[in-house]
Amino acid sequence: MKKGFITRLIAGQYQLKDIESGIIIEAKARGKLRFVRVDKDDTFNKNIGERTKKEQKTIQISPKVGDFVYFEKQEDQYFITEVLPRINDLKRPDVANVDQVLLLFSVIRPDFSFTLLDKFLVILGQENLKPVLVVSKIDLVSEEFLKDLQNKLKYYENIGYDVYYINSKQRIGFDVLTHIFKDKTSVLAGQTGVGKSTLLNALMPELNLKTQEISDALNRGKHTTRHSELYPFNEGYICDTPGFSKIDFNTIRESELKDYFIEFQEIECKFRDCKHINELGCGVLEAIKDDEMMKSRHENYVSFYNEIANRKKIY
Ligand SMILES: Nc1nc2c(ncn2[C@@H]2O[C@H](COP(=O)(O)OP(=O)(O)OP(=O)(O)O)[C@@H](O)[C@H]2O)c(=O)[nH]1
Ligand SMILES: [Mg+2]
Ligand SMILES: [Zn+2]
Repeated sequence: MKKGFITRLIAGQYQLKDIESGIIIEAKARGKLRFVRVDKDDTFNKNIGERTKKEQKTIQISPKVGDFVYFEKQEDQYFITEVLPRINDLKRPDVANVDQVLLLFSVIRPDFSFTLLDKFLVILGQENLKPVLVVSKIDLVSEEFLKDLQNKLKYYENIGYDVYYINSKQRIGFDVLTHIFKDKTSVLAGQTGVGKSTLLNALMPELNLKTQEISDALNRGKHTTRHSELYPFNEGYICDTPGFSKIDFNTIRESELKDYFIEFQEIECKFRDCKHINELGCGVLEAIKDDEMMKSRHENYVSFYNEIANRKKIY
C-alpha cells in the first residue's frame, strides 16, 4: 500500500500525488472501502449528533481534495483504499487538511458584503481557522471609496484578522501577499466572480485558469471554476475552488455563536452566560455605545442568532 495526497477530484476521478515518488497518478475510490472506523472524537465524526455518536463505529467517507490516503494498484487501475484522519474538514469549500483560508472579497462586482464576511468568519471559526482577508479589484473604485472600506476593515485588523488589498490585473499588492503561502496548504474561498482564479493566474501565469467577467445584469458571477484543485506554489499548495452564491449555517448552536465573534472575548460583560442581545447592563451593548464594538458586527450577530434559532424550530 502506498500513501498519496489528493490534489483534484473531477467526476469520481481523483488525481493523487504519490508521497514517496512525487509522481502524479489518476485513481478511483472503491465504494466498499470508503468505510473507516472512527473514534468518538475523530474529525470524521464531527457532524454526527451527540446521541448517535457513542454507537457510531464506522461511517462512510468520501475522499476529498487535501486528503492523505492509502492507495494500491489492481490490474491497470489505481484505487484509494483508505482515508487518513483529517486535521480539519471544510465543507465550503470542500477541502481537507487546510493550513489557512484566504477569504476573498471584491470591492465591487460583486459588491463587498459585511454580512457575508461576518458569516464566513463564524463558519471558518468553527473549523478553528482564522482566515486571511483579501480584498480584490481595488482598481475598480475611487480612492475615497477604497479609503472608506479600508477604514471599516481596520476594525477587523484590530480584532486580529490580517487584511490584504490587491489588484490582480496589474499584480498590485502581490509583493506582500506571496510570502504568506510558504510551506502551507492554502485555500482560496469566496463568492463567485470575486477573482480567485485571477489571483492564482497572477501568481502562476502558466496555470492559465479560466476566468470570466461577472454578469452585468445580475452583478453576479457565473461559477466559472467547477472543481477544487490544489496547485503547488512556494513549497506549499494553493487550492482554487468554485465560488458560492449562498451560504448557510449548518451545525452551529445559537449558544456557540458568540465564541466566533472573537472580540467578545476582549469585551467585559459582567453576566455569565449572557447572550449579548438585549440584556440590560450587558457589556457588549455598552461597548457598542462606546464605539468599541462595530455596530454592524453586532447587528449581524443578532440576525445570525435569530436565523439559527428559527432554523432549529423547523426540525
Ligand atoms: N479589474 C479587476 N478585475 C478583476 C480582478 N480580479 C479579478 N477580476 C475579474 O473578475 C472576473 C471574475 O474573476 P474570476 O477569477 O473568474 O473569479 P472567481 O472568483 O474565480 O469566480 P468563480 O470561479 O466563479 O468562483 C474576471 O473577469 C476577472 O478578470 C482585479 O483585481 N481587478
Ligand atoms: Mg474561479
Ligand atoms: Zn452581555
